[in-house]
Amino acid sequence: GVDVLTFGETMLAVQVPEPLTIGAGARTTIAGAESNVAIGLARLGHRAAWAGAVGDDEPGRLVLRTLRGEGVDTSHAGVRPEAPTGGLLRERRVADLVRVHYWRSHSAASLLTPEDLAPALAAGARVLHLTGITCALGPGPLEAVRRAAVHAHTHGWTVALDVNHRRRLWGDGDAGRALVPLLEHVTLLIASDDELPVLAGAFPGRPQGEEATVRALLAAGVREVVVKRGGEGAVLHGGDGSRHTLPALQVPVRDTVGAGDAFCAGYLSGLLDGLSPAGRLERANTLGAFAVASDGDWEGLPRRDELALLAAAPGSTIR
Ligand code: ADP
Ligand code: KDG
Repeated sequence: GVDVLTFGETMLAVQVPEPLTIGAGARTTIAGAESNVAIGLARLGHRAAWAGAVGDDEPGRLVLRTLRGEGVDTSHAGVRPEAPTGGLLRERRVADLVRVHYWRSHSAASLLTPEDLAPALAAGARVLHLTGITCALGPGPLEAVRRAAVHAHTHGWTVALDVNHRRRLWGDGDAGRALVPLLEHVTLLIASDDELPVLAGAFPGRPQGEEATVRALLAAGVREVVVKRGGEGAVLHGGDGSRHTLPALQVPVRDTVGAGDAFCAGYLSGLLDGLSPAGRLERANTLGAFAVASDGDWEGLPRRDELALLAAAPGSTIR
């Protein structure tokens, strides 16, 4: 088995640095929250597998080629001739405002079923990494997530869930109602501070505020809750009542998309390496900082020998 198994939708990503309607030039790459995490882990030397689905088309081939080139195990990824690979366009509308457009309804990944995941689950892993995005793709992907969580939980794997709420895909109510029932199988819950109310809304009594929501999550069976706070860093709430806070690294902000996925990859890497809570948070913040300080979701993520790179003086040249 691998260290980490994840699955979901990875798309053709077209990035335009100006408004699309002026006929801006584009750069093409791939994007997908779960494969971003897999790439981050693979760069650090962990064995990561991505078991999503793509169409039998050029975007699908770009996805698989890129993931393989990054050392991600795609042996259980699926190619579905009946539906296309999803796509997204990231349009830098003005200097610090990016608009995302999706073409992903009826995509190959939205047709994922629990049966598609069976071989990857049978192959085994230490950690299963799930996100709310996969749950939002449709009833098949949601059931695939649910069954994967049950399988992993019964086999004693660590089950990580990143809420990754996407309001373009579903509403807060639907997201809360889908995610909260998964929590009894989840070991590690990762959320941004602004995503906690989505979960809180689906608990009886609707806990108010971070403290009460974290208590409800821990009571539902989660063992660790990690709350991301953007440029302020992150907090880890342990099931034993412990709490660790770590500020973010000071880096110039280039492109914040993908920071949350990088953070997850760093946290899981720390978990696999047996680091302390503070060590796990530090690796998570380090990967998050690499993601915000470079363009693209995953392109700037570090190899293991680069982890200390951001400690160099700002603006320095390493020669
Ligand atoms: P998401 O992208 O999921 O919304 P956040 O914005 O909370 O997640 O960012 C995830 C992590 O990335 C943060 O916890 C932090 O470690 C890192 N990060 C985000 N923004 C910055 C920043 N401006 N400077 C340094 N690190 C950052
Ligand atoms: O977390 C980064 C993602 O937003 C991006 O890679 C695309 O999966 C994606 C999504 O649904 O937005």
